[in-house]
Amino acid sequence: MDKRKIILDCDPGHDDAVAIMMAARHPKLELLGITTVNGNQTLEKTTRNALNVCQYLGIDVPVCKGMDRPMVRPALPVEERVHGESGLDGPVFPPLTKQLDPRHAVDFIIETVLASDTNVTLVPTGPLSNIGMAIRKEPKILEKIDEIVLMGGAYQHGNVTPAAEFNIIDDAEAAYVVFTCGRPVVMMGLDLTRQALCYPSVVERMSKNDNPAGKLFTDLMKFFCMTQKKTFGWEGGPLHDPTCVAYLIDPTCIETKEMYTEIDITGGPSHGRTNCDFFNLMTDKPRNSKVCVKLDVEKFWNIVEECIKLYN
Ligand SMILES: [Ca+2]
Repeated sequence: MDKRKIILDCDPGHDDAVAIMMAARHPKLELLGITTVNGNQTLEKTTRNALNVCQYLGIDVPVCKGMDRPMVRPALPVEERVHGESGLDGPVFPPLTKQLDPRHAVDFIIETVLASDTNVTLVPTGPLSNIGMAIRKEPKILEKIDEIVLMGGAYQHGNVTPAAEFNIIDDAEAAYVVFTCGRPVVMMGLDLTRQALCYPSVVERMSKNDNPAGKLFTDLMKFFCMTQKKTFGWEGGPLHDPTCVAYLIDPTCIETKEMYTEIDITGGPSHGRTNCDFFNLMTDKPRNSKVCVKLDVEKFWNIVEECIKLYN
């Protein structure tokens, strides 16, 4: 079976780090590269975190630094309450020697997609600035993009405003470009990712895997669970970004619903909202997205553990 070629575009981030771990070794996936974006933390920090995760796990793919701000508006403040001062507090990494790839993320995405012999799936787990820019800079990439499987948005309630989720509102214009690009979008919104709750019992289970991935997962999630409890009063933190990779490995772990989704870029109180036509009221509009609605929680954690075991 051909491996599915993917580019992971991220802002690590605890959940991004787990997504990197899962994407790098699974036999169904071929990770062509990792691109970084400003989001959970500044671009400098998210890039350093991506390099640290790759070095720690021995992941040998290009890491390219991308957009340090959204396409149009100023960036939102970074989220130190949840991810800590470094953006990836918890694990202690050895001195960093892995080198950054000199290409800009936007150019790396364009070059890699155009050069690939088969189509590529883009997997953004941060604000969509790099993907939006790549699509605008070189629209020819569109015909070679299979799908864009992203974490962001919500068909119900947001987490930055009542209407909007962080990855989308941080660069709503870029999200608008992505959702109107004509390629299928699979959206892991908060409605779905809030079902992927990493309770202490999950951390306990994964910690039994005595390898670098098990150790990294445990160090990351102990910190993440602690800040989720302190910030929101939740026992288990939602492991947002890994749902994208789990879906690529086994789509049957997530129930989706095809619908029209429009990004609000009006600058009003609902700016950055993913307006998902859940009941198919706007029948003249294209069903441009598969919105994820239900997670098979048991299957999901089995996939995460399967990925951890690949580092034995
Ligand atoms: Ca992220």
